[in-house]
Amino acid sequence: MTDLLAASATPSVSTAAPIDQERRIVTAVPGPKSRALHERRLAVVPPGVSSALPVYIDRAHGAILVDVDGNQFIDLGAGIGVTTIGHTNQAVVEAAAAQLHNVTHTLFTITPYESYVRVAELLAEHTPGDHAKKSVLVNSGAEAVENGVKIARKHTGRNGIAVLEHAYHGRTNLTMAMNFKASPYSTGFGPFAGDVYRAPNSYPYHDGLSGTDAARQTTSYLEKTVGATDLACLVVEPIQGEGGFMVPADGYLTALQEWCTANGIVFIADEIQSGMARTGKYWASEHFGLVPDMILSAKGIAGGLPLAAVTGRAEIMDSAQPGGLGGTFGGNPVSAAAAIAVFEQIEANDLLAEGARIGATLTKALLDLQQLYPIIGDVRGIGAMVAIELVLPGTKEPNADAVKFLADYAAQRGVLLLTAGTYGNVLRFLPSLALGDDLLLDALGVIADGFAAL
Ligand code: PLZ
Repeated sequence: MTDLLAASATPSVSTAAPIDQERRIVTAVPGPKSRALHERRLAVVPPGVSSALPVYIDRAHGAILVDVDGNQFIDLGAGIGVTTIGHTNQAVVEAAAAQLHNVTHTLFTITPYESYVRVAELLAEHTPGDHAKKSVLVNSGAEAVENGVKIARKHTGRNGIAVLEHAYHGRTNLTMAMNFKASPYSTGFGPFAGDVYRAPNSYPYHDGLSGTDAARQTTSYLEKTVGATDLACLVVEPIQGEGGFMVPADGYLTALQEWCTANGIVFIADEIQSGMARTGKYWASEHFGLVPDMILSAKGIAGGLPLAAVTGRAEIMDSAQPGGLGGTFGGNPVSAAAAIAVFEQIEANDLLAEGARIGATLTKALLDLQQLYPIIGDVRGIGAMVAIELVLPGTKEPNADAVKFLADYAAQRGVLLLTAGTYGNVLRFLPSLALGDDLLLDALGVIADGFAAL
């Protein structure tokens, strides 16, 4: 009889061979093994799920991805801002592995456990403002957005949701309606949720407006098209992610928050991409002096395991009735254990300083490159969240072809670079904080060569 209860007394973490933190290309990209896997995938995975770079990853550590053909890529995307403290961070791996051996699931809304509570304590401690805060844990960024909106509606008794141009909030039905860009996110997937109102944002490179003027444009648009008294919440990415890393003009976000407060509208910061130590502070909101009523987090908070959170003022979070919030896997014990380890790593290793270091190196190199290549219209971002917007010579018109060329050029040489922007004309740098300056400069050298080849 198979003994399903056989257990090893001492949980052990398998230790794969260490990965040198270096770029190494040994086959064509994608290589033969990746191509073979891709053939299998095409038969069983629909094209709606696409892959930017179909090299199949076997292992990863720090800032390096190793594919099944043995190619090593410098990862400047971190799985779109997820492995913020580095791939397979040892403390995270150990915490998750130990938790796997203890208990993998109970469902917090049936029988709770400490790690959920601890994550909520850490979020309360490390988010802006010293007011009382509470958190709900869920599985994905989109689910955090959905829950933030649910709670804001219950709290205010209003329906309207305000969002900004160029925003991205997810792929669920409500969040599709909140996104700016239709294709590929929502084309043909309607009908969509109603009561979503989209206002102009602050986009200094294109609108040239001061923060005050841009905020007046946003709020007067909402006052005219909805009316402040019908709005439950305004959901804002302090630095827009998929939209292209727009850093709003000085004073824009605080003016929006003041307007929300004056009108009883819940101010929600979607920090799913910008948060969790990426910008050199825990939250991008802190760079702008914001104290959001609610912060949405996901991606980086659990070091690669699925976890997301809605953290908000206790009196707002307490509005939802008992049983009104939850979900089977929300705040899963393994993800929660990983999240605790991520917070501990940030504190123990002063990882906020790494965000600032990467930002300084990146920004300087990219500004130097801009001197040589004026098709780099704008260099913007904070910390390990920096982008360049590429334009047609002598204009501010989008240059998506150059972005495609550069991303492909870099990939062929072992640098994984993400694109972004409503018009596909932004290259974004969203590396893990484990990326050393040597590796970063090596990657930037490849990108400089790409510009020369363009
Ligand atoms: N809010 C600000 O950046 C996710 C999308 C990847 P989920 N961005 C990456 C893709 O193409 O699906 C994101 C975000 C902001 C919400 C989300 C949604 O987070 O965890 O993907 O649901």
